[in-house]
Amino acid sequence: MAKKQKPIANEKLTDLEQNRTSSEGQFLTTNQGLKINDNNNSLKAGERGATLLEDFILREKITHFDHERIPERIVHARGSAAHGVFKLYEPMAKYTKAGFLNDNTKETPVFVRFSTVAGSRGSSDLARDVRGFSVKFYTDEGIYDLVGNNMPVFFIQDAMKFPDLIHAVKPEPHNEIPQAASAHDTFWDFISLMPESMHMIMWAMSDRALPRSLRMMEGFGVHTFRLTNNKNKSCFVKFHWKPLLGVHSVCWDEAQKISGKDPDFHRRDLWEAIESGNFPEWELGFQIIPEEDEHKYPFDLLDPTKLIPEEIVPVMRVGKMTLNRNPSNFFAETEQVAFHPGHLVPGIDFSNDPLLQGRLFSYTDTQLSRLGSPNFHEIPINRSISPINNNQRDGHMRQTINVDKTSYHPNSISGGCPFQAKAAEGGFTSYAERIDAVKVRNRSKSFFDHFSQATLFFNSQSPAEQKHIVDALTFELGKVERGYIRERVLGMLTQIDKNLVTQVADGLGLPVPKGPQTPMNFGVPADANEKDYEPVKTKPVIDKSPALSMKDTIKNSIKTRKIAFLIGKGVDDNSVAKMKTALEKEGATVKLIAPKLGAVKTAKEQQLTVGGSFLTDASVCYDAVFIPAGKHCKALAQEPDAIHFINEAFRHCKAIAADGEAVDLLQYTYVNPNGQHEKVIAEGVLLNKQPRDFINAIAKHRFWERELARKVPA
Ligand code: HDE
Repeated sequence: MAKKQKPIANEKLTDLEQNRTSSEGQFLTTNQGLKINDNNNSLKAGERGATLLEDFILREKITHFDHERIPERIVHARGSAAHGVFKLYEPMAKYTKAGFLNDNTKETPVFVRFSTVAGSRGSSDLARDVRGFSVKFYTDEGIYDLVGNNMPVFFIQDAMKFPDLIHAVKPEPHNEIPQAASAHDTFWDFISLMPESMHMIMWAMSDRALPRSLRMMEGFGVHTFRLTNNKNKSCFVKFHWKPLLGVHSVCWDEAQKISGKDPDFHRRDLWEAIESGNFPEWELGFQIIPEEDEHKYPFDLLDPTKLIPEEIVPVMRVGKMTLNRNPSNFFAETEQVAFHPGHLVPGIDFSNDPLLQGRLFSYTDTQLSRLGSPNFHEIPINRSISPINNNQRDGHMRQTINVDKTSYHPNSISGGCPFQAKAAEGGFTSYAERIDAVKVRNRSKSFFDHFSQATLFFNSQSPAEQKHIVDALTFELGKVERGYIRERVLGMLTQIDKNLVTQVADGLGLPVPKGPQTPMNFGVPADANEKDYEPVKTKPVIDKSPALSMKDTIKNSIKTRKIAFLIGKGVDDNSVAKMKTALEKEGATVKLIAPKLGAVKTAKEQQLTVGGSFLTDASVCYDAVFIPAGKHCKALAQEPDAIHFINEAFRHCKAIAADGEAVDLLQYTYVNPNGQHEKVIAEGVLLNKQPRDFINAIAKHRFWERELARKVPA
């Protein structure tokens, strides 16, 4: 297949290239380079005899196989990645001296890995979960990693709670059930005792946890970071990634079905988009907070359960990231890539966010057990493109052959090399933050407002999005077996929104509790007075933040959207051709789906190649459905799978268009149970309309209002 891939003629590829190998036209060999004569039979004592220990070829092959796996990541095990470039719009010298944020003539190579958090490496892409969004910048000043998520806040405020959170969400310890799901007792037990998690719970129960595509997710650095310029002036910053295709999600029923139909849905989507030249793009955004504004807000900038509404501090778009190349080898690149929030370049620095501070320890530590050696930075995907020179030596699987006669500093034998770099020469210096403190193991009172931003998020959602949060909570708590956990979570929800808790309680068949059950045990030290740890509620800086609702995202393009055409024998040639041409012109992909694979004969006796059948394909894998005019509609009316396809697309609020005879076909579906299709039957259902109308409808992504109005048992 011809690829529109942009060749990346940068040093990173050259670096990787040294390790690339292809067997094309080569003999099969052992790892020692010995040519192999028989790769089918082991060495035996006679044709029917036992295998000889002497068979070093067999032993080498099997030993290597036995050791092929490395431990999967303890969190974020399931991931998909791609290469790309970052290009700055304007120099950011006012805020930061980071080289890659100052040179807008340069493309900085990046490698980006997206992930789910809770599931194992082989789990479904469509789990309800936070998505990891890790970006490795290969800058001239060294590696910079922005290791973020697709949600701007986190469940907990202090690194000390991270192992507890993860133990709670992972499958239960006795039976390892459920896989890649938070809908179980231990997770909600923990959450019900952690008021600080409530804001993040709103995000995790929202449709943000079910992205339509990795290409349609926002990314966030979550913590507050620092930028420093070359005058050593510092400001705080929140990092954002804004997808140019907008932020879109699927619905829960769809997510569960996709998990069965195509568990690699997101991975495939990312791969195919890049292979076909539809390069995913995001803009990098900064929310800048001047140092003097550190205490201006009713929440603490160091608290990772809080966001700064974009309406208060706008997101400044500073550059664009384009993913333009798929990895060549999943293990070598996607699996072995090692991110670390502590991989920094001059001009970017940490804040004292206690969650971030803990992460700074964890990531190198985890690579040591996952990748097995302190030399993991030598693995090609992890290598810096700027030179590495230091006195670290040896260790498992060392690749570098250091030829220096010394490996210490200071030295005179090697003329003092390698030298320290002055700040002016690019040497990293930490921001000289003033600290005058008493050593405490405690939490700042400024972190005690656990509910105001949960309420802000809920209030900022559209009615359909709010309904989805209610449904998600009802589903998750419905899977919880212990009644007292459900009740305790309801107690927490009373602090967020009355309507929310009333609806969830109703779904669970429980009364609405008066308030949270006390004591709220959120990390109260053993010797402390619990009263001193009561949550507080502050007045949010804003009541609603439109930026938090996906209703307000970009909806002007159908680029890369997948549209199913339901065809069959006798389908009208013009109806197919006109719509297909129009959709493809707008950048969408069309797949022809018929009762059977092979080809179908059109009304004009032409052969149309079928792309998928009702057996191999399902509406959940498409963004919209078109049923062209033609005699095939009669046969489709008798085909339960075709009816189901349409019903499901309708239930999931997708755009549906029908031409000619297909309008009658809809009578057999829930799209039009009363057979009154001459009226406008539902938003997003187009009868005998122009392609342009269908294009506009698909661009809207979903007609969620429809879901509130009509239930469809698909
Ligand atoms: Fe991570 N996290 N994390 N995390 N995290 C890991 O590192 C950890 C946190 C995030 O694609 C691990 O290499 C601690 C927040 C992403 O390879 C591990 C704490 C955010 C990825 C680890 C956090 C993240 C990881 C597992 C609390 C959003 C995937 C494998 C103190 C800002 C990186 C690995 C990839 C991975 C620890 C909290 C994002 C164990 C201790 C908050 C995207 O080191």
